[in-house]
Amino acid sequence: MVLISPVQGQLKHGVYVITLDNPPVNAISISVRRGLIFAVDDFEQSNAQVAVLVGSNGTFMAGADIHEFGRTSDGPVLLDVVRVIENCKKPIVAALQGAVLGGGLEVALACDARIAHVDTVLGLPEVSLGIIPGAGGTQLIPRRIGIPRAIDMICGMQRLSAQEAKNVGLVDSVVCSDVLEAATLFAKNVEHKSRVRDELVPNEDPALIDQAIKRYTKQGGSRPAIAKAIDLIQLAAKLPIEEGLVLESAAFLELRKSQEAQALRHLFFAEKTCKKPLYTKEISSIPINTVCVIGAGTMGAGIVICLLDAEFSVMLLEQNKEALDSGEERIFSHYQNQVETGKLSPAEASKCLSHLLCSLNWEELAKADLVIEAVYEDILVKQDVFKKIDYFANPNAILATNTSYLSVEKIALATTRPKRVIGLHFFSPANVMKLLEIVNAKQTGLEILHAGIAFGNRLNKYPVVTKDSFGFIGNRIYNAYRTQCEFMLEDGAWPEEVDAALVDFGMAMGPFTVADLSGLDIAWRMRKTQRRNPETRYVDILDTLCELGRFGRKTSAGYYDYTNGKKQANTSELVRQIIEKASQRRGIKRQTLSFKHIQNRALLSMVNEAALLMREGVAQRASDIDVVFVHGYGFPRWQGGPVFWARQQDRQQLQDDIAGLAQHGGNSFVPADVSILFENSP
Ligand code: T1G
Repeated sequence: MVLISPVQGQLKHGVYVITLDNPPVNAISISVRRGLIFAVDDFEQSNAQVAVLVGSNGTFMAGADIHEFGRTSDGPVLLDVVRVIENCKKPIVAALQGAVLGGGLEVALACDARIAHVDTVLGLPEVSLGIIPGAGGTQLIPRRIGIPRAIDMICGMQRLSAQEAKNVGLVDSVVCSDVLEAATLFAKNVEHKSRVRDELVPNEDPALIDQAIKRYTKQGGSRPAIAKAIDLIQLAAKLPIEEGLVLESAAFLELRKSQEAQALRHLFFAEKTCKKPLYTKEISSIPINTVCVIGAGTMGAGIVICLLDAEFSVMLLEQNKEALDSGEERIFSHYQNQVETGKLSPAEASKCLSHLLCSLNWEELAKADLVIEAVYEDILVKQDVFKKIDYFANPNAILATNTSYLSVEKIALATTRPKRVIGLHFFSPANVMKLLEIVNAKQTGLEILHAGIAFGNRLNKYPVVTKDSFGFIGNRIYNAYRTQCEFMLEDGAWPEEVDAALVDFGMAMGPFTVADLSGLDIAWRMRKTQRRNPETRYVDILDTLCELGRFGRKTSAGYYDYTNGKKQANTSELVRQIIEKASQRRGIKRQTLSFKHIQNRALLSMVNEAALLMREGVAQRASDIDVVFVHGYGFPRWQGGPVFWARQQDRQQLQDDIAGLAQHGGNSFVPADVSILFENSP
């Protein structure tokens, strides 16, 4: 028996069993690689004729240890492990269960056969980390499943079930029983080696290959890792395996050190971290099974859908029948569409809907463990509704508001139980957007905050905790970004130029297209309620547009004009005159702003606001801000987020550039000390 922790090799019933035990997900760290090579060597020396490779903790291997990517190590790389297994003179059978991802699947493919438990998930998610499979995946997978499927699996990050993997020939058998026993039994009948690397890539209809490539290469080019993966997968059919592996390793190492891969690694861990409460104190969790949503508008209906998808019992309450009926209609047509598009079976859809009760009877509220208010964004309206909720809800219920701007504290004080009030800020469409801002108001009890975070995780969202301050994290930073972009209109840019520059940076949409989509009147109404500091530079272009009834897409005119719902590429003469007049009023000689200039000022404004709110303790972690922007505001994943972007800049230059923003922002501009964003950075 050998034990090179975390790998153990021992003879069991005549079969050499290699067990990997590296909790929580058997990531293939350096010690695992060393241990595997040692165990295979020991097996080769042993009398056993066949071996089984299995993972403990109910999982096989979740791939290379991502923590190691930023570090150099002199030990064996994963391809060395794959080669040792392939070159072992005696067969090795992989016993698969749980996650078989990335390097874990490459190791499994190096084995001579694969027995999978029915709960196994197989995939090569490397491009989600801005890299490609680096231990043979781009050369072995096409040999086994062909080029089009290999492109779908690697570029589409498809995760296959055990049965799907069996159907495409990736695993030899699927079992419901103990997979180690099944694999040991199977292994006893394996007489010789059969290596995937010795197989040839099956001939495929070139049209199918083209179609697969087109699925992942769009106008304007796809991400570097995708483009590289497609090249290497196709080369598998042309080159001897060793030449293909050399090219793959070189590309893998190149991509791994890229800023894009670093950004995606940063986000991988930031998304894991934001799900964890900062406090360490053990808090008993409050059970939430029945949730009542007040308000059947767009947000209310979206929240109901994501609750039903998460199998909560849901009540939808409204003040009047008409509003209730339209909310119910919105929810039912969503599930109908899910069935029509094959995303859900009719049975699955009716199961979700069977947990829904739509009612006008506030007495029903007493059954709810959690009440989420999603009514009109007005403080007086919300306080009224909370008084009513407080009256009808059972004493142990948690009361939540979906406000996106208003003070949760002020809303809580309308009740007799402010300690049980929390903000749950969903993003539209609530059943799609993965972000949930958890607003921790002054009185909110710790057990309520804990319940909010647990609730967010149950909805499979990123529950980012924020202090109860104006605009929370997302809207506050977005406000600063949009304000800076409005400054640039007066300084010389047209809305389409600012939008194009930020889309070029990778934003899903430019700020003025977003403004038109969400409705200029909402921001206009909000501005009118805010006391303006005369020292603050204020751009009134939006106000002028609204005074002309140009509220955006919904009125077919805002910053842009819309014909049959289609946005005109360039702004109209009328809008340009409004913008030019705004420049004249401010005595600004308009000048052309380059894409770089626009991108820089927009990002600096985000970074500055991020540092300000970190100093005020509004966000708990700087990395949470990146999760907010990537999952709530269309910030490009491969840019990592505003904080990650800031950390790539020279700190002193960044601080100087932030100070430079003052010339645009007027006397009230507050330059932040950005050093806080670099704390705890890797
Ligand atoms: N490396 C290091 N840590 C990992 C890890 C990994 N590959 N996968 C998960 N963790 C940590 C995670 O940060 C968390 O830590 C804990 O494990 C539990 O994870 C050469 C180069 C496996 C489906 O991309 O998809 O192989 O927060 O909370 O919901 O070609 O984790 O507790 O401290 O997500 O049950 C490819 C990524 C690597 C798989 C489990 N592999 N992981 O989900 O738990 S690249 C991946 C996952 C590669 C080769 C290339 C999921 C999971 P902590 P969790 P979960």
